[in-house]
Amino acid sequence: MNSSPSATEVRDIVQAVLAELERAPSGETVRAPASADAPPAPPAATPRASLGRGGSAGTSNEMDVDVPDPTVTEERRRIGVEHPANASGLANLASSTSARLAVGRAGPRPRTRTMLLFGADHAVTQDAIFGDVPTELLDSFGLFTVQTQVTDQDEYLLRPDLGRRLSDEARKVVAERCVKKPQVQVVVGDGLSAAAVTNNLPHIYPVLEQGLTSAGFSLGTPFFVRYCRVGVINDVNDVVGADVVVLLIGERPGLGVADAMSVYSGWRPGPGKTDAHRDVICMITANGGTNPLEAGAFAVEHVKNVIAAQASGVELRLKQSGER
Ligand code: B12
Repeated sequence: MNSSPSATEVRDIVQAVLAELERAPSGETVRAPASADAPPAPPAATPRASLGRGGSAGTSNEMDVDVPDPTVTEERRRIGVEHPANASGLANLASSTSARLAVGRAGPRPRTRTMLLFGADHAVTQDAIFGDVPTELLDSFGLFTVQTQVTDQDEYLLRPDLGRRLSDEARKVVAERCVKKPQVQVVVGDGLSAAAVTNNLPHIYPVLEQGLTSAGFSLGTPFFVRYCRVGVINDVNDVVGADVVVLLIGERPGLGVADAMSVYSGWRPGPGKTDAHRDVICMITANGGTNPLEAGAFAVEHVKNVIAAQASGVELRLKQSGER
């Protein structure tokens, strides 16, 4: 049986909605009705958007749609489910994760604020991926730049294999400028988030450098790799011959955090070595992850373990557990 409304009914519904909108006082934000035991709604954020309907502003058809900024914390965390059966349970659940839980819906569709927040967060990830690490930052740590076999950002995303290989020019420059056979070679790579490097390098790098030096290790000449993938540490070490290579690199951004860095490392990387030979310290960010200062100190301790065991990755775990 077809239960769709007729054309006349649809027209009536539309007119009723429009009449309701005309009556709503300008500037009022429509909110979900609160249930008896719902947590108190935070105060409305300052409306940011004022959208004209029906063409040019100032006509009699004009309507203000005031949407609070969905990126402010109160809006981001606001429970959108109407009349929840267990409001406090739902609030606890939602506060335990940054995942988009309990956002509610408008009929079968996401709410406007859900879509706006998604769009805003997605834009931040795009900026992180397609941005560049500022040259001044790299200069401030004396890092020169080399490039992988990737030639532009689109190719970087499409060809991870090329991001794992230094270009011929890069191999030449690294061979010319870097100390050979150090105990520890530190490399910085943009990876999938320039924001991660920009925000965290100033904090993690000095701790790492000073910690490794105080531990008495000889350090290689550090440098920056553009369009970098983790596997490039094999190629790097093919040229420098370090005992341990430590790579600080931007992680794939998420819709909650876009500036997280990882420290990947390995004992004597080289051709044929895989992620099974590597270790990672992940989610390094001041925005809800491991603080970069702490991560730097942790990375130093990790390098000490790797050098003591002369192993990394799975082999290190096996040695530590006495299985090898
Ligand atoms: C993408 C990703 C993957 C992809 C990698 C494929 C690819 N080409 O990108 C897939 C789905 C295959 C994957 C698998 C695994 N992953 Co993963 N992965 C990630 C993720 C979401 C992003 C990594 C990233 O941005 N890297 C930077 C970019 C630039 O690197 P890349 O060169 O493009 O890709 C390399 C790395 O991503 C690396 N990699 C990915 N995961 C892991 C895990 C370990 C232990 C190592 C050493 C390397 C590694 O593999 C890629 C190829 O070399 C992170 C989450 C995070 N917060 O970082 C988890 C994360 C790094 N992965 C993790 C784990 C545990 C794994 C697995 C061991 C899961 C399993 N049990 O099978 C496997 C092992 C992978 C391996 N390569 O051997 C954990 C590591 C935790 C830890 N501190 O040890 C993380 C942090 C997720 C988490 N929070 O639990 N992973």
